[in-house]
Amino acid sequence: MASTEIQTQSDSWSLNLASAGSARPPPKTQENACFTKGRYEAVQLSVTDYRTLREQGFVKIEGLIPEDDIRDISAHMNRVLEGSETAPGFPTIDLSMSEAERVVRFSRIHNAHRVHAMHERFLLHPRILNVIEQLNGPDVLALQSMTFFKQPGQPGQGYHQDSYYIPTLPNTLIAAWVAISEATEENGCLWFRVGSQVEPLYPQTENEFTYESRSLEDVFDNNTASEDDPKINQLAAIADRYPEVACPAKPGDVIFFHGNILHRSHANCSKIPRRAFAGHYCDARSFVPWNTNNRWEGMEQGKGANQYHVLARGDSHLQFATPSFGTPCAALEERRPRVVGGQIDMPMAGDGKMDMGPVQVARQ
Ligand SMILES: O=C(O)CCC(=O)C(=O)O
Repeated sequence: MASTEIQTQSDSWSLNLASAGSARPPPKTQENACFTKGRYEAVQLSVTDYRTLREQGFVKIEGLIPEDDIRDISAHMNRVLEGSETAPGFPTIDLSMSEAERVVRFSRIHNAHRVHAMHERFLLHPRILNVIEQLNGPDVLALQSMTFFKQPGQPGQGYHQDSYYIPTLPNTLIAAWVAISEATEENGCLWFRVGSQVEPLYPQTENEFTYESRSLEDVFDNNTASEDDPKINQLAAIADRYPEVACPAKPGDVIFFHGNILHRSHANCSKIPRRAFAGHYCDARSFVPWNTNNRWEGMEQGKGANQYHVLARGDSHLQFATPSFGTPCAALEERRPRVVGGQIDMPMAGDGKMDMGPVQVARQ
């Protein structure tokens, strides 16, 4: 396994696929039941991986998903295209359609983890969750799944920030993008503006849930996110502050990226499909006013929608859902209360006693 770092080479930026696989130390934590009972070994990330996500806005972990799993989801996608497998909400296939007609009906499927076990299995994949625990904290809420068919000729997606679509308060959104087939520049891999995750969210008009950035004077209402044409997409001018890199990936590689990073993908200009699975997650302690674009009870009263999202790892003081198909995850495990309230003494100057009296604020 290897992670991706960006290196500056004079004026240009390039990807350095440093192979860190054999250098990785054995995992420190093997506690999770999914690893000890199952066939997946835990993955140990390094401080460099953690920093790479924060500095670049994304980090690629090569070979994270085993070949067998990639083969399974790929075979499932073939069956869906043939019309021999379907689920509620999947595009309907009329078997009298030509293969070409069927193929164009499928570009991506949203949130199929709620209706199909394969998509739930990928959203709650132990390897992905293990990495997210290390990058984003131990309490993981699984929010969204997207399965991309991206057939030859199908379009990409213009500049956008994923947190624009999925608000989490505080904003702890992180994406895991799994290459199911090889993703290249020709067939429409992801492109990132390196470092742009430091940008605030440019919110949609009327979107009250993005108030964290609304107070900044030059944050504008953004109603052109994902628009392919950079002349129309208002985020293109922001994106131009940062260098852009392509992030090609091999089947089984997973790209983890920050919810605010500006990224896009281009059309598939090759003759082969570019398949991928994307999962979105947040810290399970964040308030989530989002339910896959569906309304929910209490929405008008300002209630969150955490109860619709599966607790994948750890715990939460907020509500959560259990998985529809029984994929092992924290929501199905007995709660193991974490010890709270432990205090670490802060070293003090002088005699070590802190004056806890009222604070005097000098007025000028
Ligand atoms: O896979 C793609 O082409 C676009 C995916 C993307 O931008 C996303 O998952 O946020």
